[in-house]
Amino acid sequence: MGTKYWQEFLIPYHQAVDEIVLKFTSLKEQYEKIGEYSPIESVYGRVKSVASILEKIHNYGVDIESLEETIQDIAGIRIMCQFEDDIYEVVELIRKRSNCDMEVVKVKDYLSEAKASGYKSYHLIIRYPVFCVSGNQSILVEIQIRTLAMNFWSIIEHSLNYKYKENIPEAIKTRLINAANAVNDVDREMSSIREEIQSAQRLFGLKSSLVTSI
Ligand code: 0O2
Repeated sequence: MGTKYWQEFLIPYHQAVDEIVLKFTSLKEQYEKIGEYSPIESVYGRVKSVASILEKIHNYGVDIESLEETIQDIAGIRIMCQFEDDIYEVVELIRKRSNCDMEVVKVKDYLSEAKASGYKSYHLIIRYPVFCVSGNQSILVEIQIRTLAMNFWSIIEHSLNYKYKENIPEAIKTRLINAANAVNDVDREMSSIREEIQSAQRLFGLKSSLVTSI
């Protein structure tokens, strides 16, 4: 299977990621336009690299025929929120679209129970229809929803995992668990002054829009 095969195989995944990022970014902008707080802080999307797909195929002995159903995060969306409660609001926004464009097929709740590594996030696997030149297709997309603080921890732990090839030394693992606990504290503290933060942000937003309208 050469470059051309993978390029074509990934077309619907790129299409889905581009569309979904646009949809959530647009939702965030709509909240801003109507002067309401957006539970979505930022949105990011990526298509898994061919090297990572091949690594998963090799590590998990994935059958190439069932690749699309077995590797469920070829298309990945990450939504960042300011507060932990916002995560559940975003989950609801997605669930409400089930008769429209996104059908939730699996939930992985690493919020109520973090992974042993300390990882916290809420994952949804959705089925999403795409219309490409090759025809209609329905593909799986993984949506990860987490706070900014959880994301900070996650990207650092991910790079350490990459460096140590999934064998992070025990001393660093312990530090990471400590850091994950500190992240929980940050999220809890920020939630406890949520009203205060939001009113400051409203004032700040008002000031910025006055400056840009001059
Ligand atoms: P990348 O590079 O982000 O794509 P499963 O066999 O389905 O139960 P799987 O497939 O690992 O387990 O699913 P899971 O647990 O939902 O993980 C999917 C993605 O979540 C990972 O993708 C990571 O992005 C993220 N993730 C899961 N656990 C951890 C963790 O302990 N630390 C960090 N930093 N991220 C995690 P990939 O393919 O591993 O990586």
